[in-house]
Amino acid sequence: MKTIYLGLSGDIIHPGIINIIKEASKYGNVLVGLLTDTAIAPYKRLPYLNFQQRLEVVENIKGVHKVVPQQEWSYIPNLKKYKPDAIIHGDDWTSGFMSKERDKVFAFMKETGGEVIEIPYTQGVNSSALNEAVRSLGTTPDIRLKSLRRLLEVKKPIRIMEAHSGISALIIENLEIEKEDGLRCFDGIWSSSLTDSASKGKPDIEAVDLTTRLQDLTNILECTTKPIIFDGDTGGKPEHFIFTVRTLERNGISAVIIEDKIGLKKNSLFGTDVTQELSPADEFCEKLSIGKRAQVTKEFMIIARLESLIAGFPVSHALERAFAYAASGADGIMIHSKEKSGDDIREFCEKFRAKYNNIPIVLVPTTYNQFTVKELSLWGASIIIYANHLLRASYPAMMNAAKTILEKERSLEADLLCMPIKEILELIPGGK
Ligand code: SPV
Ligand code: MG
Repeated sequence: MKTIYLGLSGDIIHPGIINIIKEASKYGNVLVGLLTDTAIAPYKRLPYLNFQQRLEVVENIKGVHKVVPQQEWSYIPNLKKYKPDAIIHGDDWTSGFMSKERDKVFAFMKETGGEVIEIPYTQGVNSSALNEAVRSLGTTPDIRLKSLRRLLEVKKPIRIMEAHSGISALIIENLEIEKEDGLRCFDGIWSSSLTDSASKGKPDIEAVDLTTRLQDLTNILECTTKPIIFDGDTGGKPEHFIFTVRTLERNGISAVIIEDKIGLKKNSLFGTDVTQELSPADEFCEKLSIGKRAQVTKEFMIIARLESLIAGFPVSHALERAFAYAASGADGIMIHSKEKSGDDIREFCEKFRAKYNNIPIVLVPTTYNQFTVKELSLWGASIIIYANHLLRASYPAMMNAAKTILEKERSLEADLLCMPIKEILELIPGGK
């Protein structure tokens, strides 16, 4: 019997997949290379099911002879390892970013005397439509909460974008762009205190209680499945922080970031005239430990945010605190700065990484925005937060439309600046 190799992610099983398995089994034993989360994460959104769950599903599909892990996005390493007689693939890889991989596979199989079987891609079942269907079924708080840690294990860095409403969160949930080497998407959502308060026309001072923040978050939770990192300001008093942690967990939030400031909180990016007192380091350590002890799940993350550089202290000050926070149980360190050069952040990352290789570093490159994801990753960043861009982008767009209507005394010209009504209705799940 010949061996026919088929690479699959096995997350959503649809008739197209059953068809290709059936076709493959006409040629020989079907050897499925099941893509691991690590193989998938840099190129596509993380599967809904984890590897073990997907393995269980695929192993039990009629016609599948054996399943082996495919650790890389490229088929070549497994083709070298398992030396199948043929590989089978849908003909959808002739265009788009997979076409380069197709060329490599053809060359490799030719060289080794194997065969490439291409079958017509099953029309009418496209996985993005299926993805949408799964998304509309939603997620559970438990799955969502755990998904940030899952992502951290397989993808570096993780891209997080701010959302302040259901509609902005839908952009983060759905947007995918195709680049030469694969798809790009945002991995999760930043619930920002700045954009949440600004969208309500209020200043970014610490919320008295969580209730109003959670009301907006509920809208985001209802229409998305991706992990959420919550901007917890200072975390309030330790006694209150306990309840914040548990409330966030109950809602399926993956992480909270709290900052080491005291007094009436002001946004960190305000001008230099605004000074903010830092919390004594030992008190903040205590708050972190209390929070860690309070959490119910083992996956929830409490990330410590350092304001040393914002407050004008040197990198050494931030590092000393970062080490203390890590020792107190912080699951990650966010270092913030409004310095344009990025030199302070780079130095911090290098020195922190020299001691802790595994604790995630979170960066918010609002001012040092000239650095790409790749560059920040090379510094040691694990999570990159674009903290306010959707809100900042929406205001000038709204202003422009409003001005045009006043100027032209009608809305005809402004319509060119707006999305069609039909599109906005279709955008909202259940709106069609
Ligand atoms: C926020 O988005 O609310 C933040 C990040 O706390 S920053 O505004 O950069 O301080
Ligand atoms: Mg904030």
